[in-house]
Amino acid sequence: MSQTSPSSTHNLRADGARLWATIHETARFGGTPKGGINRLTLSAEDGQVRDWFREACEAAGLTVGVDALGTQYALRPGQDMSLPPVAFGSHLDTQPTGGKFDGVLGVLAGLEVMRTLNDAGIGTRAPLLLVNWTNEEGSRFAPAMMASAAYAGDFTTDEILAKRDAAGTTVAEALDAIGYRGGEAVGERAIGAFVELHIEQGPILEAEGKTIGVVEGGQGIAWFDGRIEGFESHAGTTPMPRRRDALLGLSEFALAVERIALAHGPSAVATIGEATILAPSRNVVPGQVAFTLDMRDPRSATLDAMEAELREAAAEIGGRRRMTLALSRIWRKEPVPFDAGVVAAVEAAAEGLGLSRRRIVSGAGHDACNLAGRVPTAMIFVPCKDGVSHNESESATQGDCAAGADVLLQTVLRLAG
Ligand code: HGY
Ligand code: MN
Ligand code: MN
Ligand code: MN
Repeated sequence: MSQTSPSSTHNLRADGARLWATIHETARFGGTPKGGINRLTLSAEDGQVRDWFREACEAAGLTVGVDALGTQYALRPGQDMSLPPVAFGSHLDTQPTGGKFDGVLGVLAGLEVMRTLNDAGIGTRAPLLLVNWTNEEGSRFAPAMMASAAYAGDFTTDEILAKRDAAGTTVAEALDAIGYRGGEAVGERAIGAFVELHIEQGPILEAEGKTIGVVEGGQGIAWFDGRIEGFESHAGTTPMPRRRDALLGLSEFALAVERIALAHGPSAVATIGEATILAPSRNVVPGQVAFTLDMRDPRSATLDAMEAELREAAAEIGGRRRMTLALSRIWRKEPVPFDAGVVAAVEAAAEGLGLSRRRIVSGAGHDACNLAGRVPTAMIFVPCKDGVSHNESESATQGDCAAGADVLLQTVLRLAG
């Protein structure tokens, strides 16, 4: 295998058609009739795509390891194995109404980078490491990005293994059910730098006609579990003024959430993504409601201010409607800046490829946002249609995916030497 040299690799390009075919080949695991993907973390479908990923990596000559939280690491040796690997990747789990590109593009473009280097017979000084992080989405087990958070030391492995989904299944049980509770200790694997390619999941690149987002960091995120205790009563005999209807309490609180986010706009966003009437019945006034709240902004102080205002609103609504609205914060991820050196490598790669680009901050959370706390990290964005994601209609173009893979390839070559 020849040594990398800028001239020998400057014109190296990924095989965009092969990447496109791979994206569509794996979309069958959890594929939905509407053309999306429903592949919740550690589901049977996730197990199938993990098996596919391991076989594809091994066919590319990579050595695949699995850690105690199921994260898959595919290693390509370098000339100097004493150097920590340059890592890249993302996640293969999806939302229930997921699309073909969220997370998947970053993992499969990473596989395409390995395949392209193999085809060209090019070696790198540092080893390369392709990573599929477990449970980036956080839909089945909270919080999101949990395996990369454990790798970064934000949670212990045991804390994560004990997390339960709505059915009461633990992460440990779910890993065992698909045979992906690996032997490696989480966080033990050295990583010298990390680069994640991802669709933007927002409208900016498409609106400005830019192909590449040079991502400078990720915004802050706060997750809450909410609980409203009103009072069940007869739907036919309880006069309206005497009701303590928990669903109406939530309805008012939801409008307060929207008002507070708008007041801190344009960057602040807040979402009640789950809501459940407990012991539901069509002829009982709802007495108990459980819900979730996701709140984000690039500024930590704004997250603090929004939380205080939300708690005030909850107390005011609860007092007036004679019910309790309890908010417990279960996760807070501070806004994170990416490494200036790796960001510059991404920018230089995009420039060298003659691709239109702009600096951007990520509205979505990513595994890179956790890695950034431990290793030099940056991200590459490509546009997605109408900025839509976490929706089965999510789509991107073959050309943009190929351009993203080329930026990833050239960035990795710059970092790995
Ligand atoms: O929630 C997020 O931002 C990520 O897509 N899981
Ligand atoms: Mn993602
Ligand atoms: Mn996502
Ligand atoms: Mn991600």
